Amino acid sequence: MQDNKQTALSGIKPTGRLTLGNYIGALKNFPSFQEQYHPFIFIADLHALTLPIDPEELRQNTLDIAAFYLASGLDPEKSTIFLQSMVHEHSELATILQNYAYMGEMSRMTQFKDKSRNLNEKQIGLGLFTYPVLMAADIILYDTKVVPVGEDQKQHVELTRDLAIRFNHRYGDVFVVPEVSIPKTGKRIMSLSDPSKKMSKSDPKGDIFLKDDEKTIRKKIMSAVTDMESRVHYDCEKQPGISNLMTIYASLSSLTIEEVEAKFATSNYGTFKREVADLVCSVLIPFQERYRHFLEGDYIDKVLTKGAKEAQEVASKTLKRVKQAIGIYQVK
Ligand code: ATP
Ligand code: LTN
Repeated sequence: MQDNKQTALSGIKPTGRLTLGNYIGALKNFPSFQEQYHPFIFIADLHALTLPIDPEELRQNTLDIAAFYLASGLDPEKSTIFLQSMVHEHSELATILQNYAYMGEMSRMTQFKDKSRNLNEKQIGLGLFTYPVLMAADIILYDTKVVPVGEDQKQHVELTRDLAIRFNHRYGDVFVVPEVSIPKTGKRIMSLSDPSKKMSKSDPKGDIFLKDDEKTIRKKIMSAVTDMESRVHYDCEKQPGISNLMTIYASLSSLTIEEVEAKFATSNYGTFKREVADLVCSVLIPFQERYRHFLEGDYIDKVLTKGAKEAQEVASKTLKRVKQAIGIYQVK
């Protein structure tokens, strides 16, 4: 794996069925990093434990994400595709790093606030609170330069930067300070039934799932909530539903929002929605065929075994460097 390229790293939690939001905000962008960077793309299974999850579902979701990574065009010869729990250095570095993160900054994490809002104290596991430290460890372990994610993860990457800078300040240049990479269009796809909310796999109302069949996808898009204006015009405040569909169209066609607006200037909502549905299906149906193909046999196990070995080579070196810096004795 000696390609001397800088690292791009990202991961997805196997918490549920992947959505079109995951695809547009994250998955579809990963392969584009393969030329300039060496991508480390992993399944964040330890992160999936932060809220209750059925064991069988977790196992199935894990395989699904591996197959989706491959279907998106990630090539195991150019990228390191791995399962977080197979590389114990993630948990070990997180244990060390948590001593450098402050209660105050952790309490400000919006994902923690969102996910704990409707839970009482007996339902909020400690892991949900400390989760961003594990995420920082995920990133820092690989000397990561760039982290491609959707907008909701920006705050966690900023915390990672703060932790890396704080650590370097105290111990010298131990860590690379990562940068976030958020897609220009599609950084936050909204629910089709409530465009004021993020399309999210753990709150699946108004989601398009990557495994939905063609009929379901079309039905969901044709019945997406819009407004009374009946003009295909981008305005997130006044026309959030139609703006969301325009974002979906722009991301999947590689057109700009302005170009989408011009293309559908004389279309009514019905015609526009049909075009959005056609485009989403033309992307997802072949994607699903590739996904099914990768699930056959034991190819995924081979990819994950190879990936864990490659990942561990890098991660173990970083962990040694950290131990050396902070004074953990290491036998020769
Ligand atoms: P959960 O609901 O369990 O928190 P999620 O659907 O938000 O899950 P994650 O596993 O947290 O998905 O995210 C995987 C990647 O997909 C991240 O980079 C995240 O920023 C991105 N992402 C998730 N939802 C969206 C969305 N609606 N629009 C754009 N990007 C998204
Ligand atoms: N926190 C992310 C998943 C995730 C991740 C990471 C993303 C875990 N570790 C490291 C990028 C880099 C999420 O909830 N989407």
